[in-house]
Parts: sequence; structure tokens; C-alpha cells
Amino acid sequence: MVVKVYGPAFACPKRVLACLIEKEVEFEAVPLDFLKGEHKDPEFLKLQPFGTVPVTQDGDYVLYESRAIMRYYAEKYKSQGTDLLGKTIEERGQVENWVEVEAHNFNPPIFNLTLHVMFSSKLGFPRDENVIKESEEKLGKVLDIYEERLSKSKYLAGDFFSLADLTHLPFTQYLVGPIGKEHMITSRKHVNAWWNDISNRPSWQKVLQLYDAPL
Ligand SMILES: N[C@@H](CCC(=O)N[C@@H](CS)C(=O)NCC(=O)O)C(=O)O
Repeated sequence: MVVKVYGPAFACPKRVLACLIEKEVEFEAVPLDFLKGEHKDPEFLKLQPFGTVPVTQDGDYVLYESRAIMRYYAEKYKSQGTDLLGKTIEERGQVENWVEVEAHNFNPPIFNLTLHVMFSSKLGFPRDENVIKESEEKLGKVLDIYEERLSKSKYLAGDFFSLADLTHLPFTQYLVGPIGKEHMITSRKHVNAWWNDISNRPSWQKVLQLYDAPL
């Protein structure tokens, strides 16, 4: 049975799509029009009561929260495609460590940059230059820690590509593209090498080719 993923044009669902492609799992992408408020429709809220994307349906089984979904599929399809979880308990600990770092240290400032630089005019709220400046500073400090880490191992969790790297793809793509702050990556030698490696993976290139910008 083909699994469904809602909202493929948006950044958080793209994390799930990259994971499914790496795991060689067939999926159906279900588009949602945010400008029409489709993510707040009562039918959609039955699947995702917070009215955000992604949601996935695997038969009757429903999950939302992009990082929970990627962990679920990486585990369910452990024996096919790319191993994204780590082979030993120690590797797995590192993968979890860096997925959490992405969620709690990297994502908050990059999410704010995305909102204020890319979406404020489209979503009808004022662009706040202070939020942009503070977010850039916070993100810079996070990336300095990444630079140190990536000077010791090729990928975040060690010398193997994993969910820890994959989870960074959608918002870093915004950073180097429409947000216009590519220098934050290119000015850090090891972060830059890591980004060139992970963003050129066929799975991510396929996501970019299939699903355009959200709004
Ligand atoms: N922690 C959630 C965040 C989901 C989220 O904020 N999704 C955004 C798109 S990237 C969204 O649906 N925003 C619409 C809204 O907040 O109304 C996840 O990782 O799935």
C-alpha cells in the first residue's frame, strides 16, 4: 500500500519525502493550499488537530510531526534503502542527539528567518528586522558548533549519512536560496563541505525537482 504525505510543497513535509525516497518507499503526495486555508479545514483537522503539515497515513495509521514520521519510516523499513538510524546503539545515540539539536537549536532561528524573510508579505504580517538580526546571530552560533563537530566527522552523527543530516535539508535549502544567506554556510569550511554533500544526494535533488516553493 502506498503511504500518503500531506503538504509536499512545504519544508517540514519535504523532510519526510527525502526520508521516504532514501528508504525506497512509494508514496502519494497530497497537496494543500494554505492560502485557501485547506490546512484548517475540519476534515484535515481530524487528521492533524493543530492544522499544520506534514501528516502521513500508512493505511489506517496516522502520524504528524515530521521528525516522528521520519523516525517511524526509517525504523519500519530498516532493512531496505539507506540505513538512516545508525548500526550500533552508540551510533543511534548520536543520530538522536543531532536530530534533537536540529529541532531545538537549529530550527528555531532558521524558522524565524524563513517566516520573516520569505513569508511575511505573503502571509500578511510585518517583517521584523530585529527578529531577522537576532535569528541570524543565534543561527551563526549554532553553525559554529556544527563547524567544530564536522571538523571531526564527515556527517553530524559520525562518518555515515543519517536522519541527523537529512532533517537539516529543507530549511538549509531556504537559507542558501530564497533567504539569501548562503554566506552562513560557505564561510564555514566543514559546514560547506557537508552541505554540498548532503544537498547533492539524489533523494534531495528529486524532492526539489518534484515539489516547488510553497506559496
Ligand atoms: N513540529 C512540526 C511543525 C509543523 C509546521 O510548523 N509546519 C508548517 C509548514 S513547515 C505549517 O504547517 N505551518 C502552517 C501553520 O502553522 O498554520 C513538524 O515538524 O511537523
